Amino acid sequence: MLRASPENAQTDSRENLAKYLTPREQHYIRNHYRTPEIDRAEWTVSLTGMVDESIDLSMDEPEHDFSTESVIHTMECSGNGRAYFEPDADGDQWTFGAIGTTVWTGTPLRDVLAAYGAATDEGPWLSVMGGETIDDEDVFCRSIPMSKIVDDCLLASEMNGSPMRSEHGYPVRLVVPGWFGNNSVKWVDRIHVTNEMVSGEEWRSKDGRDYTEYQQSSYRIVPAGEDASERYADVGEFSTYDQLRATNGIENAYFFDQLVKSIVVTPGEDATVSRSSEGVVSVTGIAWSGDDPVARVEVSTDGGETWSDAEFVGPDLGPYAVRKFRYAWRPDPGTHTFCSRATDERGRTQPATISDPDEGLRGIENGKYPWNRKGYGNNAYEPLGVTVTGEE
Ligand SMILES: Nc1nc2c(c(=O)[nH]1)N[C@H]1C(S)=C(S)[C@@H](COP(=O)(O)O)O[C@H]1N2
Ligand SMILES: [Mo]
Repeated sequence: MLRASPENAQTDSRENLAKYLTPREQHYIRNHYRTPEIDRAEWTVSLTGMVDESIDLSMDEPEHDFSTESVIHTMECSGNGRAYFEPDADGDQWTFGAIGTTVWTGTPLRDVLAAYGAATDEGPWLSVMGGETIDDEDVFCRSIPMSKIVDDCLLASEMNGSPMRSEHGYPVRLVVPGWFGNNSVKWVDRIHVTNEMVSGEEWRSKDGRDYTEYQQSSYRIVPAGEDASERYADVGEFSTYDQLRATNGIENAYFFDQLVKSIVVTPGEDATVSRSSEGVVSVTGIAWSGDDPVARVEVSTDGGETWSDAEFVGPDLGPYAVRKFRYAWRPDPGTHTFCSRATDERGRTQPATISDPDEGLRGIENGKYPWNRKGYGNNAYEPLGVTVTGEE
């Protein structure tokens, strides 16, 4: 693992990303505060807000009283690819490794909410709070639309069939399949049913702490030249991509579901390769997306001028898991620039470049991803150089 800071690490090789499941020890780690030491026997999750009964769930209750579900989710940090912004954006300079694929196992939130009479119809948001903060630090709290919560969100306790490690949220974390990692709150200590996202004064200084920072300020698109994002109590659009179109009244997109993206695994960056006896160099990689599955991957070996379809290989592990792809390339010897581009079922594809800050973009336009102050969400395709050896 490559450590960005004591509490943060990304996977150190492209090969690790191409595993169907990322070994627990190679799953990236993103913590705003120090990993808490939690005694599972003492830990509870409180359920509050628009519910018939406010309760504190011990960790044994979900395990014994409800059924268990598993989901394979390729989770990406919204700061993944931040290192490719020019000029630099604020934050850890992640390249490609802040992504991991895991079988997450836990209790479906829909069952817990139903059991205690939560207003899942009238209370359209669930605010989920992390319990690791100390003193007067901002609380890591995310408001998730109830429609997504009842669809497929879990209170998870296991990774790849083993107990979750402390860094990843032991004893219990939220898992929001297909959504950027910032939504999957770790060390959950409270879930609160509301009709609004955390936003106003009530949440800005609750018990002397700000519960809104990670919903309303961090994980938003803020163009150069702007200081703060517009706060909303409610939004009707949950697709990150559609918010990024900037035509729907949301000034600063929120990072909800993941943007379609792909990464070439072989040949690696600036590799020197030889062709097979058949004259082939195999280009392989992975693709993933958000609420809408990947439908197509193309490869360009002339720096993005022309594109050819890659084929999917190996098992389809569900709508939220990586798809592996392969393209049999027949190159001439010499130096080439190649890249991959994924498209989801709704035809949304990867932009070619990141915009200049002075363009002031707040959405994906004309093949450009908007430069933004915190460097979130970069899904522009990444050109790699390769030298092919051999005789003409
Ligand atoms: N309580 C809490 N939950 C959190 C965070 C955090 O700092 N505190 N970081 C979030 C972010 S930004 C990401 S990308 C994922 C990372 O999960 P991982 O460390 O298991 O990979 O956790 C999310 N959940
Ligand atoms: Mo993140």
